[in-house]
Amino acid sequence: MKSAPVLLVIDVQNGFCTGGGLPVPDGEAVVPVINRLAAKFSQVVLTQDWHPPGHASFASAHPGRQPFETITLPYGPQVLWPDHCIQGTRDAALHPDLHIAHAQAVIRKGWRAGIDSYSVFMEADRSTPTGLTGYLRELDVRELVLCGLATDFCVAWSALDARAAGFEVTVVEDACRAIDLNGSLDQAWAQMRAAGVRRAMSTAF
Ligand code: VGL
Ligand code: ZN
Repeated sequence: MKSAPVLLVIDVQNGFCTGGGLPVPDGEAVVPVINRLAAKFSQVVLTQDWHPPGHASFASAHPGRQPFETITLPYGPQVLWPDHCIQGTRDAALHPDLHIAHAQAVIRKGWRAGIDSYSVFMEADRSTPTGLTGYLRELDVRELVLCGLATDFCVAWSALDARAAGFEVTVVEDACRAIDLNGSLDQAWAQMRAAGVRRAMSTAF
Protein backbone atom coordinates (compact mmCIF):
# COMPACT_ATOMS: atom_id res chain seq x y z
CA MET A 1 0.00 0.00 0.00
CA LYS A 2 1.23 3.48 -0.86
CA SER A 3 2.86 4.97 2.19
CA ALA A 4 2.65 8.47 3.67
CA PRO A 5 5.27 11.05 2.61
CA VAL A 6 8.63 10.77 4.33
CA LEU A 7 10.41 13.81 5.79
CA LEU A 8 14.17 13.52 5.16
CA VAL A 9 16.11 15.64 7.64
CA ILE A 10 19.56 16.12 6.14
CA ASP A 11 22.70 16.56 8.28
CA VAL A 12 21.37 18.78 11.09
CA GLN A 13 24.62 18.19 12.97
CA ASN A 14 26.79 20.31 15.24
CA GLY A 15 29.49 20.31 12.57
CA PHE A 16 27.33 22.40 10.23
CA CYS A 17 26.22 24.88 12.91
CA THR A 18 28.05 27.77 14.58
CA GLY A 19 31.16 26.45 16.30
CA GLY A 20 31.28 23.32 14.12
CA GLY A 21 33.96 22.10 11.74
CA LEU A 22 32.16 23.30 8.60
CA PRO A 23 29.70 25.91 9.84
CA VAL A 24 26.88 26.80 7.44
CA PRO A 25 25.92 30.47 7.95
CA ASP A 26 22.88 30.56 10.27
CA GLY A 27 22.74 26.75 10.14
CA GLU A 28 21.21 26.35 13.59
CA ALA A 29 18.23 28.49 12.51
CA VAL A 30 16.74 25.42 10.81
CA VAL A 31 16.36 23.53 14.09
CA PRO A 32 13.09 25.07 15.41
CA VAL A 33 11.61 25.14 11.91
CA ILE A 34 12.38 21.43 11.42
CA ASN A 35 11.08 20.51 14.89
CA ARG A 36 7.70 22.05 13.96
CA LEU A 37 7.74 20.51 10.47
CA ALA A 38 8.59 17.03 11.73
CA ALA A 39 5.54 17.03 14.00
CA LYS A 40 3.40 16.97 10.81
CA PHE A 41 5.01 13.76 9.49
CA SER A 42 4.43 10.24 10.74
CA GLN A 43 7.50 9.01 8.84
CA VAL A 44 10.86 10.74 9.34
CA VAL A 45 14.37 9.67 8.30
CA LEU A 46 17.42 11.53 9.64
CA THR A 47 20.84 11.63 8.02
CA GLN A 48 24.34 12.20 9.35
CA ASP A 49 27.53 13.09 7.51
CA TRP A 50 29.83 10.49 9.09
CA HIS A 51 33.46 10.65 8.04
CA PRO A 52 36.43 8.61 9.32
CA PRO A 53 39.53 10.62 10.37
CA GLY A 54 41.64 11.49 7.31
CA HIS A 55 38.65 11.32 4.94
CA ALA A 56 39.42 12.04 1.25
CA SER A 57 37.15 15.14 1.34
CA PHE A 58 39.29 16.79 4.03
CA ALA A 59 41.89 19.33 2.87
CA SER A 60 44.03 18.12 5.77
CA ALA A 61 44.38 14.75 3.99
CA HIS A 62 46.02 16.39 0.95
CA PRO A 63 49.36 18.04 1.78
CA GLY A 64 49.62 21.56 0.37
CA ARG A 65 45.87 21.89 -0.23
CA GLN A 66 43.50 24.33 1.43
CA PRO A 67 39.82 24.03 2.35
CA PHE A 68 37.40 25.07 -0.42
CA GLU A 69 39.86 24.23 -3.23
CA THR A 70 38.71 21.65 -5.77
CA ILE A 71 40.91 18.66 -6.62
CA THR A 72 40.45 15.61 -8.82
CA LEU A 73 39.88 12.28 -7.12
CA PRO A 74 39.56 8.95 -9.00
CA TYR A 75 35.78 9.52 -9.29
CA GLY A 76 36.01 13.16 -10.40
CA PRO A 77 36.17 16.68 -8.95
CA GLN A 78 36.01 17.03 -5.18
CA VAL A 79 35.74 20.20 -3.12
CA LEU A 80 38.07 19.99 -0.13
CA TRP A 81 36.54 20.84 3.23
CA PRO A 82 37.82 21.56 6.71
CA ASP A 83 37.72 18.45 8.92
CA HIS A 84 34.07 17.94 9.92
CA CYS A 85 31.64 15.37 11.25
CA ILE A 86 34.22 12.76 12.27
CA GLN A 87 32.51 9.55 13.37
CA GLY A 88 31.59 9.49 17.04
CA THR A 89 32.60 13.08 17.80
CA ARG A 90 30.43 15.90 19.11
CA ASP A 91 30.84 17.56 15.68
CA ALA A 92 29.07 14.58 14.08
CA ALA A 93 26.24 14.43 16.63
CA LEU A 94 22.80 15.71 15.72
CA HIS A 95 22.13 19.24 17.00
CA PRO A 96 21.08 18.87 20.67
CA ASP A 97 17.94 20.98 20.15
CA LEU A 98 16.66 18.83 17.30
CA HIS A 99 13.70 16.98 18.82
CA ILE A 100 12.31 14.31 16.52
CA ALA A 101 11.89 11.37 18.86
CA HIS A 102 9.54 9.62 16.43
CA ALA A 103 12.10 9.41 13.58
CA GLN A 104 12.41 5.77 12.45
CA ALA A 105 15.79 5.61 10.75
CA VAL A 106 19.16 7.33 10.64
CA ILE A 107 21.28 6.97 7.51
CA ARG A 108 24.98 7.73 7.82
CA LYS A 109 26.94 8.63 4.72
CA GLY A 110 30.47 9.55 3.71
CA TRP A 111 31.83 6.74 5.90
CA ARG A 112 34.07 5.21 3.21
CA ALA A 113 37.55 6.76 3.57
CA GLY A 114 38.03 7.37 -0.15
CA ILE A 115 34.56 8.48 -1.30
CA ASP A 116 32.55 11.53 -0.28
CA SER A 117 28.75 11.46 -0.27
CA TYR A 118 26.74 14.66 -0.34
CA SER A 119 23.73 12.65 -1.45
CA VAL A 120 22.02 10.35 1.00
CA PHE A 121 21.13 8.04 -1.93
CA MET A 122 24.33 7.68 -3.98
CA GLU A 123 27.96 8.32 -3.04
CA ALA A 124 30.16 10.76 -4.97
CA ASP A 125 31.51 8.02 -7.27
CA ARG A 126 27.89 8.02 -8.55
CA SER A 127 27.75 4.22 -8.39
CA THR A 128 27.79 3.19 -4.71
CA PRO A 129 24.29 3.28 -3.19
CA THR A 130 23.68 4.04 0.48
CA GLY A 131 20.70 1.68 0.69
CA LEU A 132 18.09 4.39 1.31
CA THR A 133 16.35 3.87 -2.04
CA GLY A 134 15.74 0.23 -1.17
CA TYR A 135 14.47 1.11 2.30
CA LEU A 136 11.97 3.61 0.89
CA ARG A 137 10.86 1.33 -1.96
CA GLU A 138 10.20 -1.56 0.39
CA LEU A 139 7.91 0.74 2.38
CA ASP A 140 6.28 1.87 -0.91
CA VAL A 141 7.12 5.50 -0.24
CA ARG A 142 6.45 7.75 -3.25
CA GLU A 143 6.83 11.27 -1.84
CA LEU A 144 9.78 12.84 -0.05
CA VAL A 145 10.03 16.21 1.68
CA LEU A 146 13.61 17.40 2.26
CA CYS A 147 15.06 19.89 4.70
CA GLY A 148 18.37 20.51 6.50
CA LEU A 149 21.97 21.42 5.69
CA ALA A 150 23.32 22.44 3.36
CA THR A 151 20.82 23.50 0.68
CA ASP A 152 23.41 23.61 -2.10
CA PHE A 153 25.30 20.42 -1.24
CA CYS A 154 23.73 17.57 0.69
CA VAL A 155 20.11 18.72 0.31
CA ALA A 156 20.40 19.46 -3.42
CA TRP A 157 22.35 16.32 -4.31
CA SER A 158 19.89 14.22 -2.33
CA ALA A 159 16.90 15.91 -4.00
CA LEU A 160 18.35 15.34 -7.48
CA ASP A 161 19.12 11.68 -6.78
CA ALA A 162 15.64 11.21 -5.29
CA ARG A 163 14.10 12.56 -8.52
CA ALA A 164 16.36 10.28 -10.57
CA ALA A 165 15.09 7.34 -8.50
CA GLY A 166 11.51 8.33 -9.32
CA PHE A 167 10.30 9.95 -6.08
CA GLU A 168 8.18 13.09 -5.91
CA VAL A 169 10.38 15.61 -4.13
CA THR A 170 9.74 18.88 -2.30
CA VAL A 171 12.48 20.98 -0.67
CA VAL A 172 11.37 23.19 2.22
CA GLU A 173 13.26 26.41 1.64
CA ASP A 174 13.02 28.00 5.09
CA ALA A 175 14.04 24.70 6.71
CA CYS A 176 17.41 24.74 4.87
CA ARG A 177 20.51 26.93 4.91
CA ALA A 178 23.29 27.09 2.29
CA ILE A 179 27.09 27.19 2.14
CA ASP A 180 26.94 29.20 -1.16
CA LEU A 181 30.42 28.62 -2.57
CA ASN A 182 31.03 30.42 -5.92
CA GLY A 183 27.34 30.63 -6.84
CA SER A 184 26.54 27.09 -5.76
CA LEU A 185 23.18 28.04 -4.23
CA ASP A 186 21.70 29.58 -7.42
CA GLN A 187 23.08 26.68 -9.42
CA ALA A 188 21.55 24.14 -7.04
CA TRP A 189 18.08 25.71 -7.24
CA ALA A 190 18.31 25.86 -11.05
CA GLN A 191 19.28 22.19 -11.24
CA MET A 192 16.55 21.20 -8.79
CA ARG A 193 13.90 23.19 -10.70
CA ALA A 194 14.99 21.60 -13.99
CA ALA A 195 14.69 18.15 -12.41
CA GLY A 196 11.15 18.79 -11.21
CA VAL A 197 11.90 19.33 -7.52
CA ARG A 198 9.16 21.40 -5.86
CA ARG A 199 10.06 24.30 -3.58
CA ALA A 200 7.85 25.09 -0.59
CA MET A 201 7.80 27.00 2.69
CA SER A 202 7.32 25.16 6.00
CA THR A 203 4.03 27.02 6.59
CA ALA A 204 2.54 25.02 3.67
CA PHE A 205 2.56 21.80 5.73
C1 VGL B 1 28.03 18.74 3.38
C2 VGL B 1 29.99 19.53 2.50
C3 VGL B 1 30.68 18.45 3.00
C4 VGL B 1 26.56 18.95 3.59
C5 VGL B 1 28.70 17.63 3.87
O1 VGL B 1 25.98 18.32 4.51
O2 VGL B 1 25.95 19.73 2.81
N1 VGL B 1 28.68 19.67 2.68
N2 VGL B 1 30.02 17.51 3.69
ZN1 ZN C 1 31.12 15.95 4.63
